[in-house]
Amino acid sequence: MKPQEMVDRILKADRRAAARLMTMVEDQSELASEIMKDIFACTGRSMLIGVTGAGGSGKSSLIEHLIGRFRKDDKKVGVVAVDPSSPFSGGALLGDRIRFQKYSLDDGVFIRSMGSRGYMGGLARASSDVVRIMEAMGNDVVIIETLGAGQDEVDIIHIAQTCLLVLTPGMGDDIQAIKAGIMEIADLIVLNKADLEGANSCIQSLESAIHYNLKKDKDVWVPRVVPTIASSMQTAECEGIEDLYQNIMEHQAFLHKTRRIDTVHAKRIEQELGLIFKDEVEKTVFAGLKGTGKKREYIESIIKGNNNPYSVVDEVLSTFLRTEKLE
Ligand SMILES: Nc1nc2c(ncn2[C@@H]2O[C@H](COP(=O)(O)OP(=O)(O)O)[C@@H](O)[C@H]2O)c(=O)[nH]1
Ligand SMILES: [Mg+2]
Repeated sequence: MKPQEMVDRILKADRRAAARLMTMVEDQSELASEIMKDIFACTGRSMLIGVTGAGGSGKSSLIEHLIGRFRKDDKKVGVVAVDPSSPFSGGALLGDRIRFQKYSLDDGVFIRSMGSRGYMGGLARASSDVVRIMEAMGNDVVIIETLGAGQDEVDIIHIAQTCLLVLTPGMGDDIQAIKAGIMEIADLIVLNKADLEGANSCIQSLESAIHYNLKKDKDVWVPRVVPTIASSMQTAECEGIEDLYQNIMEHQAFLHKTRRIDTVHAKRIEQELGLIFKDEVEKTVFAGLKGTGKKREYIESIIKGNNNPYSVVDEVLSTFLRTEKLE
């Protein structure tokens, strides 16, 4: 497939072309960046929902039901499942595969699992590109599932507009989350497995934690606690899904009404620039050193005690980045 043909096909929501570009992005092919440049203008208009929380908290189950709810509105939905805990498992988790199978024949749903292998430029970089590809395909909603720990995941969750933190009763992870400051990025706190013991007291302690940390500004979004039960295969038998959906829509409406969505967009781009810069600078520098024998020399001089990594990086960067500041 020629690059231009690939661009055209992706913009027409061709699934094969999209999947191919996603693989190219993961493999860091040179061509991928060129195609990303061409599709970029057709991205940035989707609703981006981040779903984060510990493994087993019910993120995939909730997403399965949310997909169904968005499909009822005839919205096209993309899901990017980022799970670096299974780097070499060679594919999506079995449970997810079964769970999402019911959408395998639905053209309005596109699911991509990331983290099934190592990524050259980092998982966050690849994932953020995959989100852009999903947008270029015309998905109205893109849901990003990540485990609630690790730098890659924090990086990728910053791309989302509405961030859901999924907690479960017991295990004290509510307290953990508050400590870790995750609450600050959560717009909605989903207390899933509300069928389990201790759910009510958990909801109460979360709500008092929210109000304790509340900033008194006007026009500020106050995170809400939404209890759910996502274990049934049938959405109608689950509890709280409609409520969760309504809260997501209210948060989106809030972002647009207060124009806070502009800040969210700017933050996303800042995040992406950081990810791409980090990756490209490293690539450029190492490509420049390749074959010169310099890298070996630096390493040896550090081992011998004549140099240190900080000075080496300073020296190399001053060669590669000649100007200190952009005019
Ligand atoms: N009791 C109970 N179990 C649930 C609920 N939601 C999901 N589960 C189960 O919890 C397990 C992990 O769910 P999964 O969606 O894969 O979690 P993830 O790792 O966060 O994506 C599965 O066995 C689900 O069936 C719930 O509301 N109540
Ligand atoms: Mg999952």
